[in-house]
Amino acid sequence: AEMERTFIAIKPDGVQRGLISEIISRFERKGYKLVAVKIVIPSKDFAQKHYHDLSERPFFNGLCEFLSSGPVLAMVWEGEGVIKYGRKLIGATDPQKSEPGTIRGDLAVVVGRYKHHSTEVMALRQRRMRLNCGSNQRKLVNYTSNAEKWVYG
Ligand code: DAT
Repeated sequence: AEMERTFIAIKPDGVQRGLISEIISRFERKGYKLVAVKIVIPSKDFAQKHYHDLSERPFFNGLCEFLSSGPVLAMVWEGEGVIKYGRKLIGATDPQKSEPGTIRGDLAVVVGRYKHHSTEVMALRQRRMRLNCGSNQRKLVNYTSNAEKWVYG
């Protein structure tokens, strides 16, 4: 199987709302494998680097404030097609447009209202993985999941 890895983060609102297990379980039940996880409060500087591709957008500052405002659960998931399918599990960026059955469709109402409490649930960007994990490849854990032979045949 062609194994891919993708970076997934649960932002402060998701952590504070107690959605860690709910979100992890959707990836886990699908058959993907968790190969790295940590909880961090990112610095503003880190947030700006993480989202540098959005630096021209009007919401950039609020987004970075928000990401660095509290605990973030950073993960790397591994599996066949996980980059593209992980996005499907998460749903469209705007929860008003994400389908029921997706994480954002089921668990979020509005895209970032960054001035106060945001209800943005999570973000995924494969191109951001390098910043978060690229220099840390050795921190990824290699193991054979018991479920693999049932998931992949
Ligand atoms: P995603 O989080 O689905 O990967 P993205 O990388 O394009 O989407 O955007 C990162 C975050 O920026 C997203 O989670 C919420 C915020 N954002 C994106 N578009 C926005 C918009 N039009 N208004 C407000 N916030 C927005």
